Amino acid sequence: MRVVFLYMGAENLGVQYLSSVLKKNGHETFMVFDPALFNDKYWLTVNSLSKFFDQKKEVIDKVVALNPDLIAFSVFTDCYKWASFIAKGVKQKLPKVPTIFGGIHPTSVPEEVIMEDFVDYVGIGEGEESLLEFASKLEKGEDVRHIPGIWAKDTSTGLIYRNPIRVLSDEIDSIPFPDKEMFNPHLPIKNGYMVAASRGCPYSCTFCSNNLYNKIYRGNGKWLRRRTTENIISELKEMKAKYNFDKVDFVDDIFTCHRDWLKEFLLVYKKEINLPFKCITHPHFMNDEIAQQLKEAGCYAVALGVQSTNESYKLKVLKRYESNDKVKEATLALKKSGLSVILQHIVGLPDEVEQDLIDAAKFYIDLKPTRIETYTLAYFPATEIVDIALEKGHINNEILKSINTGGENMYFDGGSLREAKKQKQAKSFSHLLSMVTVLPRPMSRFFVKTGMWKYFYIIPNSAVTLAEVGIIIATREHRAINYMKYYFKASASLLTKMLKKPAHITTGLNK
Ligand code: B12
Ligand code: SF4
Repeated sequence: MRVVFLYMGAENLGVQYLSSVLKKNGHETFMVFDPALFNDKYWLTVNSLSKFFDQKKEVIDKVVALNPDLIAFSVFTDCYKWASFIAKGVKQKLPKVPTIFGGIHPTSVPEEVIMEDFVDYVGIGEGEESLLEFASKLEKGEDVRHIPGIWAKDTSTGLIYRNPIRVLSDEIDSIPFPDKEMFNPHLPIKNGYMVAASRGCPYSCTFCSNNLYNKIYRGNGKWLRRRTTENIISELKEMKAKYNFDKVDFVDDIFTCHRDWLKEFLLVYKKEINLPFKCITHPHFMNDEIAQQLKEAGCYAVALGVQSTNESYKLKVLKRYESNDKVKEATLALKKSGLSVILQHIVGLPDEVEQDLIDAAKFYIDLKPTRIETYTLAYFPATEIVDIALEKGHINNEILKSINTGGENMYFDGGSLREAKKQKQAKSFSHLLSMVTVLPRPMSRFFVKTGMWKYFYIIPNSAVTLAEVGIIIATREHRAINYMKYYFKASASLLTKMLKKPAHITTGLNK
């Protein structure tokens, strides 16, 4: 069966796993990738430019030209509008070819997604086994209405088959290595290798999708699973030989959460792979010893979630259990070992007051990490914080609808904040946090003490972006550096194509 996957803006591990499982079982897979320049939902949004570089119509044509038997969309909430536009266009041209939407967004709100005319099937939860069973049955003309992990719409009767989620398999080592070829022509793998050593997270922070996953998988297997050292090393060796990348990016939610495994893994990694790497973790799983082990194995940067420094709020509303002292201890351990520390903070939380921001700024000024990423809260569907916000009256049913259909702004574009005053405050705060990592402490303290920071929203984003680019280069943020290079190349090549083929320019602009 010819399965065409669609994705936009960035690499996607889920799709890579699905493709490799399908290929291993005799199916053919293809990727139609939309670079979605300047509206990639990951890196950059510049509306005027995104219209100029729009490729959605070309994407639809490419899908049609591939003559697919199944069209598979992997959908983040922020990409849902894009996926819907493409699916609608494809359905008009290929009405008989089934479409399936899977990934975090359809998993969060399957009821919403299955109701769309352009969606025939919805994948919920992890998809390797479900999609394989589905594609294989579809190919043989068998009944596909009762597959665990797949919701099916019978278009002739209008009936929807809401099948249960598939019980999680513990055997994640048996999943074939991700099919990096799906993305290599678009985002070259040699620039950095993205790998997950585990799946799941032990926590359920109310704003995060793990909150939902932990809920839907309760009683359906263990959500947090770890691959063995041998399995990960063998993937890295095989892929290093193939792509010759020079950096590794561990995208596990909490890379350091299994201490014994970590110790063993890092020793083998150093011996067998020996490449600089970056990872994400949680303050609870960081101390002097872990930081030192990471450093010795070649780690150069660690991202840590902080999200709020109001301890009681954090506990009650966000369900985050680490104290500020713990965050401090973790950050200092990393700094002491000479690692770059990227702290992540959320602004625009329900019931947040100005004093919360001032306290957070003071905390970060003392701590002075390498970089602080400030996200404006964007509600993700079916997470607990949505219920909290609804209950407190911060959002209403209209906003809920927007959340559930991918209508909210990205976290770097104002997120779910609607009030102009709050938006300005969030912007000022975000600019302040970008500065505290580079300015001398007395200067940052002066900005906070005098309240000058409240007017930082007038600083153009471009100036802050430029300063951040400097920090990114200084801290060897390879993913960001590669994205800059990629943008340069991709926009130049698209421009050349458009100039050669004026018809394409017309299609793009006449959207
Ligand atoms: C690694 C990662 C990234 C990486 C790689 C993306 C990727 N998916 O590989 C990068 C850095 C590029 C990234 C970017 C973004 N990310 Co991210 N990312 C993650 C992270 C930490 C792990 C994802 C992962 O690799 N999981 C392992 C794979 C195997 O699982 P999976 O991708 O979910 O795929 C499985 C199933 O979903 C399903 N499936 C997926 N697609 C399909 C399709 C079909 C047809 C079927 C049947 C099944 C199916 O089967 C797959 C295999 O089991 C998750 C958190 C998490 N724990 O999920 C956040 C997460 C997915 N990211 C999130 C967000 C918001 C983003 C960004 C929008 C924001 C940003 N600017 O960073 C961008 C989007 C960029 C873009 N244009 O795609 C949110 C999404 C929330 C939501 N409701 O949309 C998450 C859930 C984190 C969170 N805050 O809660 N991300
Ligand atoms: S610790 Fe991080 S990944 Fe885990 S639930 Fe909380 S925010 Fe999500």
